[in-house]
Amino acid sequence: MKQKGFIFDLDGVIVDTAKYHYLAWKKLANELGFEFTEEQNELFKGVSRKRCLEILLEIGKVTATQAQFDYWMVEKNEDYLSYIEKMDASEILPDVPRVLKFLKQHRAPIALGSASKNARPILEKVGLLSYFDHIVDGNSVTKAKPDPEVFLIAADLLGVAPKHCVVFEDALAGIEAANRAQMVSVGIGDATVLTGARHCFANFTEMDNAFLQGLLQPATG
Ligand code: B16
Ligand code: MG
Repeated sequence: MKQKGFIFDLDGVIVDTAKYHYLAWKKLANELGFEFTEEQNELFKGVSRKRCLEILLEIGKVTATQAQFDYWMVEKNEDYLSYIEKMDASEILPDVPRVLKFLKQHRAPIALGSASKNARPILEKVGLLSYFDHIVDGNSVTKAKPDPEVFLIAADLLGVAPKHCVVFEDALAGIEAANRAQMVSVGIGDATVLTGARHCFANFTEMDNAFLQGLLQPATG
């Protein structure tokens, strides 16, 4: 009988940092002389910072030298950090602590699998860092979701075979990454968007302990 492992995405699953990413990208777009909408920000969910800037510049039809590109990467992140500086436990998405506590009470190993390079300080700020046995973030991966690298590294650190891992994800690219890793994908968000997710819930308040208990069942084989 094999123990199950649990991997959580950060932005959109544990906290809603997308609004802060949006404000920082919008500020940069406005400085460069174009608009950036909340609908366009949807394209940025689960996507690395570098790729987000490439997309932003495509939207604004801006060409950049390498030096400008690097400068804007830093500028955006500094703005973003000024927002997350003020984060606290009130920003944790509904029922996330209940789910983490339930899994911990059942001695399940838990990892973070996020594209963000700021994942660790965010978990610290909201007081959830201690639930995580391992953090795999934008500093540890070379290939962005939908590549399964981030989740495979997490499974390896947890010492659990990928097929016995469960991934909670809000982005389509993250669901694809989990499926490519042969993990059980659980979408958090709109089921009509997160097509391909093995299970999908609007948010954790919809996910009861009986469902979690089912995920925890030790696997055979
Ligand atoms: P950073 P996740 C992702 O977090 C965000 O969804 C995405 O919008 C952001 O660009 C990316 O992290 C990188 O974040 O600039 O902090 O390194 O959903 O993978 O937890
Ligand atoms: Mg996400």
